[in-house]
Amino acid sequence: MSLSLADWLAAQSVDPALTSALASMAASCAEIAVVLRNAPLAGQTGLAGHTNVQGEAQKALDVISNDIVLNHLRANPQISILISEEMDEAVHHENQGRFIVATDPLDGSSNLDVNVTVGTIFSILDAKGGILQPGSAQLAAGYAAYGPATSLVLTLGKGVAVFTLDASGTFRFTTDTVSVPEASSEFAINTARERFWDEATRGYVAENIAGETGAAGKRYNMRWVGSMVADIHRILMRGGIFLYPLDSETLAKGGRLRLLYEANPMAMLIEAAGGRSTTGRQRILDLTPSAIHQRVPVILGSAEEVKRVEDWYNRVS
Ligand code: P6P
Repeated sequence: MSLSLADWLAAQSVDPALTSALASMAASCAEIAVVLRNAPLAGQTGLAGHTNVQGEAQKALDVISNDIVLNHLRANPQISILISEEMDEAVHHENQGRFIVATDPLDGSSNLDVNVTVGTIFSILDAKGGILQPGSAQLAAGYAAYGPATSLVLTLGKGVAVFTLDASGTFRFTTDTVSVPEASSEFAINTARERFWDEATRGYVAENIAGETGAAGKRYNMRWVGSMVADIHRILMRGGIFLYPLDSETLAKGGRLRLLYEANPMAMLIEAAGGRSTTGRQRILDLTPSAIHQRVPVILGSAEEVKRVEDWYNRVS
């Protein structure tokens, strides 16, 4: 039988305190997986009746998932601060725990009613650095993808490992040879937003759509799930590029996706697997946050593709 997450972390000689924090996050994801599997029978899909700090209608399962994470992390003396997409302010626990956890407890929840993969994204930081640290300071990052299988994807900085939830509720080691191919011919962007795009995004996507006859010189395919975890998991497994760039509609807010608990953890995972991440103009992991719910442009995936987007930004800026 494959190693459990706990045994795998012990075999990597990971700091026991960090192992404990990761175990609490994994236990949260295992519990959320059960709730999601049963949600349609328990009548738990649909709206929770109020909105989160982003002004987005909260689904019952957003609230339930956030409560599950809160309960597990509050009980762990190693965790002193929790930042969540679903809570306006950071939650400070009484203990002097070593770690901060930033999380999107249920990302992509608009897909819940149509049974499409959603996820929990998390980032772990050293509490000594405070809540507004650059993504390069992350100690660990990962996500759970609630799909045909429930996968836990994790990096401690070097390499990316995947664990699969078994019938007993234990995450079991599946692979640690995750590598984002340098080249790809698959891109992920919401093309319904084309009228808002800047020149760089428009130019890059047009080259892809031109296929063999265009500057890219090859045929592309497009995927857009509308669930970041699902799109990023595909890119980690087989390559590609994910783009949620700054556009004329998101400009005032700084972007669509959140830095602390979406962009940073996904950028750490992609880079740990040999990929590249940028806002278009700078490396995501170099950004120093100004607020816990700060939004940023997110472009990440296969290095060759991300570099083509950066070249477009350099040419047009
Ligand atoms: P759009 C889900 O709401 C999310 O935050 C990400 O998971 C996803 O990639 C993106 O928004 C989808 O955005 O504009 O296509 O609905």
